[in-house]
Amino acid sequence: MTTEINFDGIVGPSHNFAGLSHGNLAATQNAGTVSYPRRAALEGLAKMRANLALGLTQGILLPHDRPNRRWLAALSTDYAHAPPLLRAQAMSASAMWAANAATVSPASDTTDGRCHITAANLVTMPHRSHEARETRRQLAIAFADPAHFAHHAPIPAPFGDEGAANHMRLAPTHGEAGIELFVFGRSGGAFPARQSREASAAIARAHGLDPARTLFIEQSNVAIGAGAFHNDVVAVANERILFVHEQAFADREAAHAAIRQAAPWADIVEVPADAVSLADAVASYLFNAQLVTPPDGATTLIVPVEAAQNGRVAAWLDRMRAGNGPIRRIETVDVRQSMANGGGPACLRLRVVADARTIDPRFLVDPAKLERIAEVITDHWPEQIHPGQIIGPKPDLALVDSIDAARRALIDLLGIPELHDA
Ligand code: SUG
Repeated sequence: MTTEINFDGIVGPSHNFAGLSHGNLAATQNAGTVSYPRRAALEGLAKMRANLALGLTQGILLPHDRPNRRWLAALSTDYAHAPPLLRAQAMSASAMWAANAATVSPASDTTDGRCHITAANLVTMPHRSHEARETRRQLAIAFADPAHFAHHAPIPAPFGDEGAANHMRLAPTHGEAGIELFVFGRSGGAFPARQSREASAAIARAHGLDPARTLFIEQSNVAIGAGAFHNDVVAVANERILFVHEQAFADREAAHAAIRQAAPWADIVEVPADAVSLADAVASYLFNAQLVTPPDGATTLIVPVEAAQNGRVAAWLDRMRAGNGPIRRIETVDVRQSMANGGGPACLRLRVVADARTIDPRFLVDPAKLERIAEVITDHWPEQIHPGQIIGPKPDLALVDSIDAARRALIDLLGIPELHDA
């Protein structure tokens, strides 16, 4: 049966706050503070458990090998000798934000009837630019069946591509043909626009999308400037529903008109700026929610606790619920450690519409497997990391050993020995 599966990035043992993402306000504000990798990873598992309890199908992607020695070697250095910034960039656990792993077009949208996957190049941020190789490898293993999946090489630099975080899909139901919306940025004022139109257009061509059902929409500079470094900080779509901030797009009227024309059945749920400002949207991550259809059919918005705690956002959510809108249920999850680096519930997952039987079962989870993963995390993930252990004058090499051992233990538990070799 074709269904939507959320693949969450397991938070890696090197999770830390080095403040590497210019334009990502949470990450910048928390730069230099102590991180809690074990707690972060357990928060992620709790979110997956809650999604399973809703009746959703859940998958995982694994942390990448960190520090990325191959990348440092390509820069003619190694972890012990690299300058502090390179050390931090090599050590980032940013692959946890699986929404940036790839762009996925389900089989019902593509000309050859296969699900097409393009790993994101993430070239705008140095610490993310070295994720693509390992991401491709994991995706190739998880979605190995060529009868159902087609994989494409990342878009070449300099055309920035940050994957599903800037890609939305509207369809009457997940399994039916839909329209795909690529949101690109041109400028964010002081902050970089991370998704280029060229990359989005190339992906649409590679995936064999029907031009009549493919839209390219420019993200508003104001939103990027307010800290919406990805479109998924101001919009999320699920089946017929587009949940979007009034100031998400550069030309709101044209964007809405194009969506209505390509998908007359779409339901646009817009949050006006005078109810929730861009600043509140960015601080609360209201839109970085998972918008999902559990088996009972009641469209559910899974928001971070920060959204429920923001008075104006909570008031808007209450009004929406009372107004009998298409979003029927709201769930709250605590992913505070990821949030502190600018990654909400939606950042942590990559959506794939497919038949679960065509996917490598080692990348799918049930409550019992999550329990075993939690044990490995509890036993092996560092309790805390002080950024000084990474960017200080003398890097903590014992920390590196413990991070290596932690990843090895997880790979062994899941039985994916192919991933041992970096
Ligand atoms: O790319 N944070 C990530 C957050 C990604 C969120 N993803 C989505 N919106 N889909 C980023 O900015 C911070 C890491 C650091 O500073 O160490 C970071 O990379």
